[in-house]
Amino acid sequence: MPMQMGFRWYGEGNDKISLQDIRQIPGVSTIVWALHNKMPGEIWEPEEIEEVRKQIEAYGFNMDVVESVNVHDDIKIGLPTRDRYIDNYIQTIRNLAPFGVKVICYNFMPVFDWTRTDLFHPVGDGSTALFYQADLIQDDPKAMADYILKNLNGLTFPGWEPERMARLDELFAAYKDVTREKLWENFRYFLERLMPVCHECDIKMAVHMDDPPWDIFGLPRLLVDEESIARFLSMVDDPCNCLTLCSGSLNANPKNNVAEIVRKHCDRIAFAHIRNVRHFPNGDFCEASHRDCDGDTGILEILRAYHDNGFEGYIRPDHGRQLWTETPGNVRPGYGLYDRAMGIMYMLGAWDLMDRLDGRK
Ligand SMILES: [Mn+2]
Repeated sequence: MPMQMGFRWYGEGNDKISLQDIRQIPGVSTIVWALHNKMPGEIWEPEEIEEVRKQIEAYGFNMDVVESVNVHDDIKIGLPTRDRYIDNYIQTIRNLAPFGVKVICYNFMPVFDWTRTDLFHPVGDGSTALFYQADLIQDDPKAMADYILKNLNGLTFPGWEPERMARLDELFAAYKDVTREKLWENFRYFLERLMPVCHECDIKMAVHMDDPPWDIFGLPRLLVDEESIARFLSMVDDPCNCLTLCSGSLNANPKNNVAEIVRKHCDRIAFAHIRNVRHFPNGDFCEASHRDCDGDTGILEILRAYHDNGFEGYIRPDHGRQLWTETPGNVRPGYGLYDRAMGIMYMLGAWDLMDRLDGRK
């Protein structure tokens, strides 16, 4: 199987970008989808999946990649109730398999998903991008959660469910005794129960990197660098235990050489998120266009690493900037149409040329 290009889509009635729009971007075969109305821990029912299948397949796309099936906090915390939620997760895997789903992206971050302090940061050319101001992430997680929820303008965002964010005090209290080692242990427990089912269903679990790749608000974060990735892969050494290697998440820490990580672990990368980041000396970072020289992440080296290794998984452009008519209220931050479409053309341009130079095409 050659590499397949994907595009994240938030679903009918939940995304201003239509499948009709996406079909006009050259080279996209895979819709990266989810049931966004589901709370973590709920079973995804076959009838609900079937409805999305009809929509996606009507435009000639496949639905091979789900992002995300979110993991219930009780599993991460290691509460006795976790087994019930793991059973539900397993049932969701079984329900997804007959629809041809091959990869489930998820994350194992406590409380918060990706974190930024400005969702519409002026880049200087009239466009805006997601921005992280290091000194703003210190002691008030509530202020940050309020800011993000307000700026989503009612649009759903996995990991930022208003219902969960309303219980932040409770969640922080529940994670109080979850040390880094305890979190690793709970992670292993979860994956070991899933692996036999993944084999049976021919589905890979692909964990997303922690974003940003360091502890925030005193909560431990596990997947932050090459060393922790190696630990994760050997902890459950199974071909179904894979990575969603997110270049932008990892490279928020300038010490992480993403291309090197790709070369080392390519056989366990099921899904690649490709995104460019520009760093500032004080620890702030800003997301950038996919063009290599617009950021510091090394997009061309990363693409070359995937290509050299004969990568057969899925790639999608990750967050893009908000361009032209994309303003707060009419675009889901990071998930506009234009910059992601241009990112795809940039990546496919590089990829096609590498194929040509290798005599593959
Ligand atoms: Mn990502």
